[in-house]
Amino acid sequence: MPCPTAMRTKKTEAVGIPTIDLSQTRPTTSKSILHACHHFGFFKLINHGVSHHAISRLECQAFDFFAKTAPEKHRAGPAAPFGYGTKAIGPNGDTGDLEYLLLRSDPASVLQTSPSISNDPSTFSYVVNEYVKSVKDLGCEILDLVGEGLWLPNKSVFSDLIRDVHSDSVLRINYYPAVKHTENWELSSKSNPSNNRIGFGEHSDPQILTILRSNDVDGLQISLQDGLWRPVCPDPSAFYVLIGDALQAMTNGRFVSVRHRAMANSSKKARMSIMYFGAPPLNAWIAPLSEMIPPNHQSLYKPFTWAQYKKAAYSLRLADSRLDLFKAS
Ligand code: GA4
Repeated sequence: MPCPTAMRTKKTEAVGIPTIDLSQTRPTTSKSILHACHHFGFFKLINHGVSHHAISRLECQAFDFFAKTAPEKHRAGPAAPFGYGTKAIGPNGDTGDLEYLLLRSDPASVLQTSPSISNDPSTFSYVVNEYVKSVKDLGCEILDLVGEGLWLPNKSVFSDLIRDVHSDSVLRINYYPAVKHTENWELSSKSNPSNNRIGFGEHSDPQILTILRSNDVDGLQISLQDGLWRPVCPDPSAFYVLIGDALQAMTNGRFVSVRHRAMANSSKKARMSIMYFGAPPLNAWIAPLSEMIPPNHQSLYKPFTWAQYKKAAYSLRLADSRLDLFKAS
């Protein structure tokens, strides 16, 4: 059956979001990843090797949590910034049509938070840790392919930041509730072209890279250099990789952090997306790598620590361009 997103938006889907097949040879994969990071800041990843069971176990745990009553869910909140949140995103007035869980990704923090989320905390923390380990390894493999493709003397310069025990990486689970049926549902929701409510507003991710997976409900859109929004067809068997601001800075702008958003759910089925945000440790310095600055060119960004960048991010609105604050004069 054709993807509903593609049926509604044939023209924009034709532009083609790059697909990287991790079962290809290393040099081929590395070359296609570099092309995708440079032109899109975004790609779809297939044959990624992450166990289907690890993914569905986490999805089940998350669906169980979001099916709880509101007071039960609020035991895991408020998201300030970690924990359960509903509607409010960040501290500066952004809102969206969703519920979410935002978790620190290190095993000790997961274990500490689990009792407020699940009636079976040890299973919950096992399942989260198993998923985080898989997507972290995957993210590091991608970053090593990037390092190889760029011929960097230290090919693990990016992945080292995420592998660091003090890495500030986080896991986010977004839940976009199903739309309740009314007699006029088809008319008022699905087939109404003016139905463009926002689920999670436009932004770029501040970290190094994001590994996103969703169920088969559409909603994700990306914006490329032309500023047009392109729907991304959901594919539960694939991951989507998004370049974050920190990697844009380290590559001196050669890679772009992709602007993206999620539309509010218009489906009879709930949408769930799970994002792993691979981040540096708080005290790590982020600056354009010397190898990324061509002769007679200048560094586009001033060096900053990840802690400084996060502080700036949390002082701004979701849609703001945080990297502009760190542009070299
Ligand atoms: C966007 C990417 C991640 O979801 C996130 C978000 C964070 C939050 O929800 O707490 C932020 C947002 C995100 C960027 C600007 C600030 C911080 C909300 C917000 C308004 C967890 C992240 O790291 O940055």
